[in-house]
Amino acid sequence: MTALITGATSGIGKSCAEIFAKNNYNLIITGRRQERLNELEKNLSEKYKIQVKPLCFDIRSFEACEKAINSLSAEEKNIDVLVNNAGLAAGLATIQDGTISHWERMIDTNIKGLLYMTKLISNLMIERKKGHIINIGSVAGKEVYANGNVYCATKHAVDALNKGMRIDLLPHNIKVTAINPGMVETEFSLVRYDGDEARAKKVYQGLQPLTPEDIAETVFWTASRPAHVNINDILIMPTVQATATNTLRK
Ligand code: NDP
Ligand code: 8X3
Repeated sequence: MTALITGATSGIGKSCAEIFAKNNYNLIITGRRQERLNELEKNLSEKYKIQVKPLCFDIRSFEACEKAINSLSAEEKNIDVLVNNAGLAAGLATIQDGTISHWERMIDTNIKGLLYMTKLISNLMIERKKGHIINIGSVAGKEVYANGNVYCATKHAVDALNKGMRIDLLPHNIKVTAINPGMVETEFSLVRYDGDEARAKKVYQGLQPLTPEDIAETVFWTASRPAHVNINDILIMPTVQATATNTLRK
């Protein structure tokens, strides 16, 4: 069995790589940071005696996605599970003060990147008449919070695409699942606040957020249901977070 995980250099994607490897899947791992991909390849292939193929490219370019997938061998193209995880938030601002480059980064990565990979991999799955696409959405795809406008819009798009692709891929025996997390402590806030560590740390201060392992376990659980069972959609939150903005802090 083979799983392709986008955005495996950090956070949720990296933990997904670990759990699929532990369960004897061969892996295709993607991201833009070659060194991290190489390190993960070495660690997981030695630890779990599996095949790991790193693909270093920017998911915002369809040409780059296509070139990466075309570089796979026929055997590597037998992808059973695609985890559409690569994504980010950039900034937190009102619509009138928003930064255009932030909007473009989020739209190009979270929506267009996910679409590019889905098109390429779903066609491989259609040929094999089976597969499972797992989309990492967000609580931000279920509700909207102040200053989150464009990030929330990209995750609402993931929510819609998750439902749409399930309908389109129904005749092809391809399962489609969305995992929508609340707060997970990863590099997410560091990226959102452009490397401001103090500001990123504050996001998780006084509460126990989810860990990337919590999400990876849920992703793997959905991927390991029997063939006749599909988990459509999961909203998974820290116990101390009721909505995107209602949290209980010490
Ligand atoms: P991280 O910042 O830790 O990881 C993000 C991953 O996405 C990295 O591996 C990064 O790789 C990859 N990525 C980002 N941009 C690109 C790009 N242009 N091309 C290729 N890869 C890219 O954050 P998380 O693990 O938290 O985020 C993973 C997903 O989970 C995202 O979709 C996020 O929206 C979602 N999510 C996160 C939540 C949280 O609270 N953390 C909550 C709900 C959803 P590299 O930089 O090497 O390219
Ligand atoms: C990430 C969680 O609440 O910052 O998707 O939108 S949140």
